[in-house]
Amino acid sequence: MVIACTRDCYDTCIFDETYTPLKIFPTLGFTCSRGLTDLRRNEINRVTRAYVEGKEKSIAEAIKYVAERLRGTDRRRVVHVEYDGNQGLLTWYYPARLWNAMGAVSTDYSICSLEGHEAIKAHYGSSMGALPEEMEKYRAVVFWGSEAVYSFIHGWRILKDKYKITVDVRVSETAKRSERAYIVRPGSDAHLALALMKVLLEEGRAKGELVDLRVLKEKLEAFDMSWLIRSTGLTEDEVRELAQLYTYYEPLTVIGFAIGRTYNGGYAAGLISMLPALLGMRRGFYYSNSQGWGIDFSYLRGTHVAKPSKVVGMGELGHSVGDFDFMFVWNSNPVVTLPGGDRIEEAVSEGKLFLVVHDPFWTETAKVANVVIPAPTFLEKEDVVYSYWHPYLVYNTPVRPKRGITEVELMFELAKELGFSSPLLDEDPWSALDVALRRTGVTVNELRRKGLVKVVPTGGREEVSVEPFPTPQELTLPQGRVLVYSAHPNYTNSQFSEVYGRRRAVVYSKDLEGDGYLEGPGGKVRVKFVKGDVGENVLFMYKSDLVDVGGKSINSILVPVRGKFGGPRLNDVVYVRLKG
Ligand SMILES: Nc1nc2c(c(=O)[nH]1)N[C@H]1C(S)=C(S)[C@@H](COP(=O)(O)OP(=O)(O)OC[C@H]3O[C@@H](n4cnc5c(=O)[nH]c(N)nc54)[C@H](O)[C@@H]3O)O[C@H]1N2
Ligand SMILES: Nc1nc2c(c(=O)[nH]1)N[C@H]1C(S)=C(S)[C@@H](COP(=O)(O)OP(=O)(O)OC[C@H]3O[C@@H](n4cnc5c(=O)[nH]c(N)nc54)[C@H](O)[C@@H]3O)O[C@H]1N2
Ligand code: SF4
Ligand SMILES: [Mo]
Repeated sequence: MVIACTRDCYDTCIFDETYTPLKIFPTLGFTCSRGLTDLRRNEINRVTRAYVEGKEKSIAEAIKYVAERLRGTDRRRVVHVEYDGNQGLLTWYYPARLWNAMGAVSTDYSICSLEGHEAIKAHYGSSMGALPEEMEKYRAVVFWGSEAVYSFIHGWRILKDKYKITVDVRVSETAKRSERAYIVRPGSDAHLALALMKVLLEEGRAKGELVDLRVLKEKLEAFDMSWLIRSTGLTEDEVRELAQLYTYYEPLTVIGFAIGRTYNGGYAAGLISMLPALLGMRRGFYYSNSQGWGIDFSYLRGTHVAKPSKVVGMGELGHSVGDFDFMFVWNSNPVVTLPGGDRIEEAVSEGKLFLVVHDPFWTETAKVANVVIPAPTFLEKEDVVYSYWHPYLVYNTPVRPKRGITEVELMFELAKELGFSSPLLDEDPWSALDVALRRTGVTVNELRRKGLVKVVPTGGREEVSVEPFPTPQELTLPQGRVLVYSAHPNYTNSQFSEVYGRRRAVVYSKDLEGDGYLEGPGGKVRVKFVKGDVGENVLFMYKSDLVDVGGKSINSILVPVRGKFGGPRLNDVVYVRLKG
């Protein structure tokens, strides 16, 4: 009997029935501060009853109230918002069936990593990168836009004794612990990758086994080397040195999700992923392996038969909240974590939007909802869990008594109350899981019996396509200070404030100190500036701190631009002002 931590995290730690981490590769029997506090946190700040307009009700009454409201609402003005609060297949994916069958509006699930996935997939046929056991074999590693010391603790443990190189916009903890760190201008990663390609070709060190060098050379001719180097903020010697380190060590390249969320994000992720291929290395990068196991996520969500009436970008949801009358949220905290999330709160308080939240904890979004329904945590329900790093599928067996109603139960109860039927809802969830897992070669029964099963990755091509390739005109550089974010060791995104408190809007910069404001196209927030070891034109904050001193979401100031591959640009230019 085992259980995996289902949080949005590279590591997906697996525990035994006493909640002791298993001593297996690659999670190695240790866990993070959050894993250590989970059993205690499970008793704090929980939503234990249903609430309707602030009044305690039974879950059945709350469902009735939600169904009544839903019945009179145009489905094209109904949106469901869910993300990776719990990576379980039944918790995150399957419940979307109801909304898709109804023809409601869905988001595009783009907030975290879509931009990079799409770009890398275009080059390789799959965004699947190195497996943990492959990572172990490298002599060196490049952490490119990755604060792995905090965000990827088991990856860091496996790689920490290698020769480590970091490319970042600030002296991150990972940079501090690396043998070599290159601090670049925000958003210039595509420029750096192109400059490295030019050096590798020029010096005859690029190999043509996987990449068509003739095509690549032609494409690269459009780029002026001194412009590329100048854009990065590095010296020519530094760029040549990094190229040399690449050829000498043939390192693994870990591409952090932050790369996809900045200027030229998709191009940058794609071009960086090509560097190892240029040295003849197969799958010499790691971004996210979620697409590599063959899990049929579309089948789980039912989009193979029922498409949402519309798809709204996660970056745009807050700003298009006026398009909706009804919002159903689970597994995410959009008021804090989505750009313009404050507009959701505003629309609810003005009576323009009816908000339903299904969450185990009293989040900022739950606190302002019309209806709150208690959800069991991952410690309290059965599910099948995958990792976006290691190849284990896990059958989660609960270690704590269930509180609230599961996502699947809620979906069925709501459908029943509505009198809504669809062939999608006639299929038993566990049977649907079996179909969704068919390409992995694993069945639910086998998982139930064994607890965990290792799967073999699928997909991808041998040769690496040079396209999609940018033109110099397509690469844009930010003008001004760019606000960048990173993982805090004690929090997962907005979670864990019940244990560690809500840290409020501390912004690190090279030169500012004291109380002040950040201003973006969406508005203004109050923050505290602290001096830190960050690059020129960089403002840095932990993404656990996305609430300002007055309680307003930092995301209220962002109006994201869509990247080339559809993902939102979160790392953007903001203006600063000190108080007084
Ligand atoms: N400005 C800015 N914004 C950002 C980012 C940034 O760097 N800067 N980062 C972005 C990134 S990378 C991401 S991934 C997103 C994350 O955005 P969110 O997904 O909103 O992040 P979390 O704070 O982890 O919220 C997850 C929620 O799921 C709930 N949850 C956990 N388990 C369960 C469960 O079993 N059932 C249900 N029903 N709910 C559950 C938790 O209690 C929590 O409320 O934020 C994005 N927003
Ligand atoms: N402890 C902990 N672990 C987590 C999470 C958490 O909240 N806490 N969140 C999880 C989630 S949802 C995600 S998405 C991942 C995120 O984990 P990572 O992919 O590691 O990404 P971040 O930590 O967001 O940022 C990585 C680094 O990118 C740098 N950076 C920002 N902009 C640029 C740029 O333009 N160029 C370069 N080269 N570097 C840049 C930042 O300074 C930061 O040091 O971590 C997951 N793991
Ligand atoms: S948050 Fe990540 S490192 Fe921590 S217990 Fe969960 S999977 Fe492991
Ligand atoms: Mo993320």
